Amino acid sequence: MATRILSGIRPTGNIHLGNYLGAIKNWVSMADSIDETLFCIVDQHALTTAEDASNLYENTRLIAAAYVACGINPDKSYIFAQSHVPGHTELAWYFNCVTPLGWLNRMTQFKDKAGKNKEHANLGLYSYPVLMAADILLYKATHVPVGEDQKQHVELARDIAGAFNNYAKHEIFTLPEPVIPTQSARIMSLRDGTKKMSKSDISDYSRIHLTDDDDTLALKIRKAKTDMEPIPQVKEGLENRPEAKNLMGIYSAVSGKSIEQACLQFEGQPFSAFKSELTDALINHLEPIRRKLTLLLDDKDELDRIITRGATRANILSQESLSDVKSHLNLYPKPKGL
Ligand code: AQP
Repeated sequence: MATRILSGIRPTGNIHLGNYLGAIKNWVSMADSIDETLFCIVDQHALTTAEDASNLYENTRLIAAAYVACGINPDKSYIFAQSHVPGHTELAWYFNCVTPLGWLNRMTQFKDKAGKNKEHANLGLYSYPVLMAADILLYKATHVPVGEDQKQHVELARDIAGAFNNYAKHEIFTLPEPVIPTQSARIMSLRDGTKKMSKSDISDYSRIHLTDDDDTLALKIRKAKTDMEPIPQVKEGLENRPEAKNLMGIYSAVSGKSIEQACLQFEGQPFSAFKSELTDALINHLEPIRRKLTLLLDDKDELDRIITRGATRANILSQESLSDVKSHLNLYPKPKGL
């Protein structure tokens, strides 16, 4: 069976190290072994949590450019904006009609994101896992690489695929597999090792942006929270030390060394010594990405070409799926010319 990947990032702010190490790096490493790869900038999902839409256009450009700068080949993979393919919201409606509320009530991300104020949370935030199922199934994706925090939503997409197939009495959708990176799956905030690094955290010092220059990056690592203990000799010594564990995980991911090797290298040293090595490793790893990102952001024609190429392919696949879906729902076929 041909393999196809679909994944995406919300343009809700400045793209950060967590998005890169937890998602895009994994996409790049999978891309060559998969027949077709589609990477979406999920702008309609961004609207579920955006206080206003004023930065959406710039953030969308930033995410598209970051995909390429991080190593996605835009002439092999398809990069596109969700809102350029109307099939996502259309399929989501059909899925709404087969998804029990009980399934959505179990989604932990809604509880996290809505917080105590559930009555005022918008309907889009509550139902976004259904739109995410549509994003995936519209392209009949076989593999969905995501950070582990999104695993529950890919499992829901599998359940929705099954429910829809039952309703339509036809195996229209195959079940997509979540693919979670084994190392550094979750990058935590630099200010609080128990919270994930996030675009929407109010503190810029909680995250490393892919656009940060060397001085800003060094400052953020200097200010990163740690504890009073020295670096342990073995990995197990990092348990119950969330900030230390997070920084070690980041070092391991960008230096290519295992956490065990890193512990041996820095054993007994204070965090100040480790942080300076970590800064160098981060700069080495991120500087070429930042350079490429900046060049692409200045080249509107090239960015538009990439996004148009992606949307063209995505719309073809979307039309194929939707005509299959609609024919099995016995919707009245559109008269010719409409
Ligand atoms: N801290 C993280 N560690 C590992 N992976 C992460 N991802 C996000 N943050 C981390 C992964 O990046 C992909 C795209 O994320 P998204 O922007 O669509 O959604 P998100 O998880 O809500 O990302 P943010 O940065 O936390 O955004 P806001 O603050 O707007 O909610 C996903 O695969 C995700 O797992």
